[in-house]
Amino acid sequence: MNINIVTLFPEMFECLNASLIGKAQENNLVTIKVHNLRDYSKNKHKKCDDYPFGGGAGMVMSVQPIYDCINSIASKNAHKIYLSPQGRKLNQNIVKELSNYDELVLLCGHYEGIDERAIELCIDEEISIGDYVLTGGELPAMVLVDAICRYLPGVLHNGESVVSESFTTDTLEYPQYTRPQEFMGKKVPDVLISGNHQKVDEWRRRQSLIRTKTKRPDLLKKGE
Ligand code: 4F9
Repeated sequence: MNINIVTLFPEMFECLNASLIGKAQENNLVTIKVHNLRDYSKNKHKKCDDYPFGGGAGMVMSVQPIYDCINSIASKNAHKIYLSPQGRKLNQNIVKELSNYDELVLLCGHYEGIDERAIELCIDEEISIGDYVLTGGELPAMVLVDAICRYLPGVLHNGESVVSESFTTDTLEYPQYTRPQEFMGKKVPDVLISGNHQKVDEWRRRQSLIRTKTKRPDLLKKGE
């Protein structure tokens, strides 16, 4: 998959070079390119924002750099997303759906938003990662990249497969333990050291359900 990120703050995306996503890039399972909007401004000072028509506080990102940047980087069949609180609220099904595209463009806004014509001319859909306001779309874009990359073939291995997820997306994870067997008087549940895999499986499923019922009953009601 090719992911093109369009932003005024490319340095924020350094974290995608770490951990699993960094590995995925090294192994060419995903190509992530970060594009600096400023490079596309035709203004002599490389300005990318301006005062809002009609007045009001703050600045608005100009349409020209966005239009020129996306047109020069995106191939015809790229799916172009603007990260915005007005978008479709992200969930695991949407992540899965988006992971099927060959190419994504993620546009990150800042300030009081972007010129509406940039959305009309350059964007296929808006995605929100939740009902809160951030200083910009960069963190939402990183959230989206991280969640999507887990679905690309070869990114996850040894055990943490996406296959078992039909269960774990509707319910919360069961409790996990590692050594030592006892810490500050608190013991690991006996069943986990019994060696009985069927019993371990049953216990984990039960714990998942109990946790979901008490902590996130809305997940069991479903409806998405
Ligand atoms: C984008 C918030 C996506 C939530 C972008 C300010 C945003 C956001 N989901 N907030 N700029």
